[in-house]
Amino acid sequence: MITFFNDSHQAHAPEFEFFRGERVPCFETPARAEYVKASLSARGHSLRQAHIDSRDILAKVHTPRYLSFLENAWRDWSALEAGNAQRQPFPSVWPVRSLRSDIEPVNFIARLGLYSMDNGSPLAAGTWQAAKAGADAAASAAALLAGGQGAERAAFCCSRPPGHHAGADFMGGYCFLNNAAVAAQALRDGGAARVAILDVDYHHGNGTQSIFYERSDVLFVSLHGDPQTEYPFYLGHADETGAGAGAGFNLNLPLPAGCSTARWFEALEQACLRISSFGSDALVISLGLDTFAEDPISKFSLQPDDFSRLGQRLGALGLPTVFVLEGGYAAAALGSNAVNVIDGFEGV
Ligand code: OKP
Ligand code: ZN
Repeated sequence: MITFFNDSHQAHAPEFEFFRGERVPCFETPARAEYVKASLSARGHSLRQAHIDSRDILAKVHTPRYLSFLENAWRDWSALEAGNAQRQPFPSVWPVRSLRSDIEPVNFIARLGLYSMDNGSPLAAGTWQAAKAGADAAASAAALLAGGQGAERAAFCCSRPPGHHAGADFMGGYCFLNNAAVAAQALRDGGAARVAILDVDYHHGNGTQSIFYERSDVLFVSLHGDPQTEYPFYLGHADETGAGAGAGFNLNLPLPAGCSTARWFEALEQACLRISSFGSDALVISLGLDTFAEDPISKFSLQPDDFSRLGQRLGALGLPTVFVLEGGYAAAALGSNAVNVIDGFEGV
């Protein structure tokens, strides 16, 4: 499979995040993508650089003021005070219900809170460059599939940071730009009338859901840990089925933390049937591999072979498919688990 990789992911390397009030090393590390790159090469998949600038597509899935905040965030933060260039900014105040989010404050931390859903998504000097390269990869992968005769059947974006928690105007859950949404929008613009997004990350893709919630041209389907107990907590319930023109085009399949792999595959089957009945012309997979039994922050039990089986089932859908890497924090196993999906998809 053609895969996209860009070294600039390394420029997004915050040192720590907060966990139970303590500073802990980040789970979402540069090593993750390097492990995936190594496994892709070792198992014969060719790596390319993105050839498309995603800026126009980004403007269709994110708001102008959020994009402009994110692009300038590190410059603004480091200009504020000597020492900030060596310091990670974190939000400490958020415009929850009854507070105004229509006015963008001048204060940097207040703006950071306006554009964040949590305090778990540290910014670093190269966050924009890394996230933008991931969005460019998503747009490039979609373009390879849209070429008609001689087009590729599938492509994989080995990018980080992930994207599925990022909404139209906010970051969160280690995510900044929504790569899956970029891929889906690029496939639409390339001529696919109906695009399905299947999110198999352990965590619900709240950002992707919200971006397409009122649209009938992009179906969002997700299997994930039940938000009653699992991040992102405030979205991902079964009764969220879409709104307005999008009514009926959102399917959430929350599963209890700790549930069996058999139950997970039953939900996958339900998801695949919905994608087929939708009449999808193309498919985007938000490929989180934190469903792995040994993932340090998640509670499903998939084994390496189960990722091959997942790939086989997705391949059987018979659709042009863009894979985008999302979570997966057992870094040393991430590469082989990801390539198991890809090889399963290709029938290897
Ligand atoms: C991102 B993706 C653990 C805190 C968990 C949020 C998890 C984000 C997961 N110390 N913070 O969906 O894999
Ligand atoms: Zn996840």
